[in-house]
Amino acid sequence: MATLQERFAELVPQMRNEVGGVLKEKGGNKISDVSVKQAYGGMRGIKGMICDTSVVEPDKGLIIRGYPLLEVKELWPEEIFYLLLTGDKPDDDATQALQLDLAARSYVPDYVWDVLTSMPADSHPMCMLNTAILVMQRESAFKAWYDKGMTKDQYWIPMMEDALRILGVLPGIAAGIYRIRYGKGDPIPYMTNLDWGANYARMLGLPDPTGNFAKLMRLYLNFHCDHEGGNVSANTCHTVGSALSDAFYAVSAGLNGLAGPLHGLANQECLDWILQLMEKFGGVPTAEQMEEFAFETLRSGKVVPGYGHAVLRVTDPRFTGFNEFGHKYLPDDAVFQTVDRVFTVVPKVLEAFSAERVAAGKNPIANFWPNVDAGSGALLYHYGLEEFPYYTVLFSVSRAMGMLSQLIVNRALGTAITRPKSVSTKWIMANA
Ligand code: HAX
Repeated sequence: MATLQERFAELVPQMRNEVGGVLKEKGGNKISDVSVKQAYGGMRGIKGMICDTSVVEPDKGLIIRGYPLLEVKELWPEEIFYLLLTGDKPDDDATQALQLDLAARSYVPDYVWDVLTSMPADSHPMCMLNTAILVMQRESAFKAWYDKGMTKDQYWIPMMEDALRILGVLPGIAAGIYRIRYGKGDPIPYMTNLDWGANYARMLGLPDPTGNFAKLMRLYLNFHCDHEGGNVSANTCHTVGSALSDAFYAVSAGLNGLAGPLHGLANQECLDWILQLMEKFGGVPTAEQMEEFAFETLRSGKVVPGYGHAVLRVTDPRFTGFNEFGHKYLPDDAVFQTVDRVFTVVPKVLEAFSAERVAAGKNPIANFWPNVDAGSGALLYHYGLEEFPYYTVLFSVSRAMGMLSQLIVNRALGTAITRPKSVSTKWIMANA
């Protein structure tokens, strides 16, 4: 089977033809109306951009190139990257070629370690990760080709090179940040004969006698890979990339969005919430105790982290997948048991609280079900990864695959610079 680069090169003319045909045939058709509420409300639900790598259906969750996530949960993350870009599941040869490409680009330059080790000791791991990606911008192949002069139809070629460099180096940087930030010792080098996910697990340096932590890392990196185009990180990366800023700038920008507590940072908050709950009641709480704690959180004006979603209206299949992993590999773990029980209580609490909000004239809570962040932390905690502020870094290593594949596709299609029209409140008052 063709390598990723060969297969994508084959697909580029087809993709361009398809989009050209769609624009010719349907260019004038409407796909969305915009209400004033949507314009003030984070553009929720407005169809105004294209993403072909994945879609999120409110009642199904993540679908990668036509495959519902749980149907491709056995794929290793690098195979998912191949799938995101091409729509094909790679065979062993293509996977191995991609693994070698990533290993060949896994070298972390010394200046990155110099920058990371000179950052203040209390720097957030996400700030360290995004800084490291940004300082490597000088290596961008896209920037070098652009400065030398290239035609627009070549843009995707150096973008692919930048994507492979970023994905190759990211596990080493991310694991190194864990070791530096939490005093775990020197960074551990990449091993060429190991897959991408197992490499990351190994470089973190946590004991893994059963190999189950490496299994979890592959699953984790698979599950967080992409979530269509409109979420904060993907949308930010897309916007920055649309100005032809290279992948180092664009991915770092997108990950800065992932660092927000309503987005990727929710996973650090989730486990914190679960542990506070367990501490308050001295172990795995009863359903009544959980209900009391959830109401207390909500009535103090906070959100219950890990629950609700801007698009999803069912249990996130990524939560389901992690929950199955927990039942299989750590059924007796008290933190996992608490997460599992919270799942039976919190949706009912949110439903009741939503009714209270509506009675008080506020918006309802649109989705009572768990999202990806509700359960992943308990699994990481079980294997000794106990530093919650680090969790969004794991998410980032995975999500870089989605952001980078969207960037490559957009450069291949010559997507225009993003420039929606804003209007003022005075304009709305006069015209809406
Ligand atoms: N707890 C309490 N209130 C909640 C809630 C929750 N879990 N989920 C939604 N609400 C509230 C919202 O804050 C909003 O209140 P206001 O109108 O007063 O601002 C109201 O219900 C309506 O919100 P919504 O339409 O249901 O949801 P949004 O699209 O506005 O927000 C969020 C989606 C994910 C941000 C939201 O559900 C939330 O804050 N959840 C908790 C944090 C979380 O788990 N974030 C991770 C999401 C997954 C992700 O992106 N990971 O990266």
